[in-house]
Amino acid sequence: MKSSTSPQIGITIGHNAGSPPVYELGAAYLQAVTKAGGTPLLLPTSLPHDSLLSLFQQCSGLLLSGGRDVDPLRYQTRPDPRAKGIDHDRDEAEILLIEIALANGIPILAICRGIQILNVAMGGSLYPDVMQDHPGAQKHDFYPNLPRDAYRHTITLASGSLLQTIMNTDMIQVNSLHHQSIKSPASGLQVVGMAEDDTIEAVVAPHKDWVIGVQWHPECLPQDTHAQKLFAAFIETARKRNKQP
Ligand SMILES: [Mn+2]
Repeated sequence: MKSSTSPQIGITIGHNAGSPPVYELGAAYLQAVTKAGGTPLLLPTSLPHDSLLSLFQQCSGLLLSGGRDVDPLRYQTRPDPRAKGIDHDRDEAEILLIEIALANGIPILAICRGIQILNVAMGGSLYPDVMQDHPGAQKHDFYPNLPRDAYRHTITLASGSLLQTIMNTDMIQVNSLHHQSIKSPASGLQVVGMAEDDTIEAVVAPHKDWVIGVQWHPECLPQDTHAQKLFAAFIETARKRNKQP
């Protein structure tokens, strides 16, 4: 039995095959979930799937964390040398977790790479490099030498959308630490946040109870009221649903 007061939130972790191989996850994800009242449960994506799913069965929410690039062959027919750090195990594991979460009404918060793999898992496509491939796009890859909590652009939120309702505002300031972005949204997703250059920065799944993807990093903005509202709503939804896969 899980505690009804602190829902367990599964957070996916990527694998870095360097020497020695390590798992990588920014501590900010754990801090954001904990601060909002959740208990993080880490989901190492290179585990055998039966082990991974036995961990996920204990979770009431799925947080798809940031990381390196989704394999372009998952959404287009040509490889792309600009995609870095492709991790097939992670792509496959996260797509599996997304399918289970969607089928079981488990709330999903998808951050940065997370919004990208969510879109790909549901049938959409990405720009392998938004600044080069999306006409008129501005700079979005403010890394690695700049602070992760610096506001870099604004986002306009779709009126009446789940995200706009949670944040209770039509425009927010965000950080920007990505070089890929959504090209074609999946048919099951609705775009609810756009940057000034029309880069897609937020989606929801309108036919699901609580699925939100954001292209920025709210976990790196601990002082930001809107980021706090997003994590609070996610944890509260996980607490209420408390469903298992
Ligand atoms: Mn951006």
